[in-house]
Amino acid sequence: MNKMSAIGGVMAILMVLQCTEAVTVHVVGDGLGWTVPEDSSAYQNWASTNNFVLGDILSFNFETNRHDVAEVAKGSYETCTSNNTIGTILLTGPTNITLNRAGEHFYICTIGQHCNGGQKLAINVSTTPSTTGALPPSTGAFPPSTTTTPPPPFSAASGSALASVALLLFSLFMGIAF
Ligand SMILES: *[C@@H]1O[C@H](CO)[C@@H](O)[C@H](O)[C@H]1NC(C)=O
Ligand SMILES: *[C@@H]1O[C@H](CO)[C@@H](O)[C@H](O)[C@H]1NC(C)=O
Ligand SMILES: *[C@@H]1O[C@H](CO)[C@@H](O)[C@H](O)[C@H]1NC(C)=O
Ligand SMILES: [Cu+2]
Repeated sequence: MNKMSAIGGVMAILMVLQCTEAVTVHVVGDGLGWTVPEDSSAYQNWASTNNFVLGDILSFNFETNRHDVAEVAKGSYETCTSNNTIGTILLTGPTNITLNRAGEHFYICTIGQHCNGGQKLAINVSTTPSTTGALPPSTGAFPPSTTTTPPPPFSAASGSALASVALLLFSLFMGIAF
């Protein structure tokens, strides 16, 4: 292996590591933060522009005592019911949540009428990134060091050679016969 292909190999390994170890931090609502939005579908719209993958982090930006974060079941998300949260209510802001379960997750703020005002978030967490997630087949990145040449197929050349031999044998036979 020469120097260039060694460098290429190292770069390919680094790229693969970068792909598999990338953790995305999703700042909920981006600049809006975690609040009662003017547009009640703000967090729905925000979620639709994000691709949530297992291991990613949700970062809720809010001031302690003004808002909180509770994970709830779908039904509670829809009706803004906060008496049956999943796990503990996160009271201290800002806070990070690591997405360690695939599938649907629902979060609401349990303070006042905030949830009814649109401070609610529904996301879908996938196990693998939908784009550029799959590792490419090994062809290309690591060409095999020895190239095996397949035996040539029955070629026209060998075919005509065979024909010449047959013709020679035929003429010899004819020569003997006559
Ligand atoms: C939550 O409250 C609703 C009514 O406000 C009640 O019907 C329901 O049983 C309660 N759920 C729990 C788990 O306490
Ligand atoms: C949330 O995670 C990001 C990225 O790892 C980090 O920069 C930030 O400090 C974290 N915030 C909290 C409150 O842990
Ligand atoms: C999650 O994905 C499933 C299957 O594609 C879909 O039925 C469901 O509505 C999605 N849920 C959310 C909260 O986007
Ligand atoms: Cu709130």
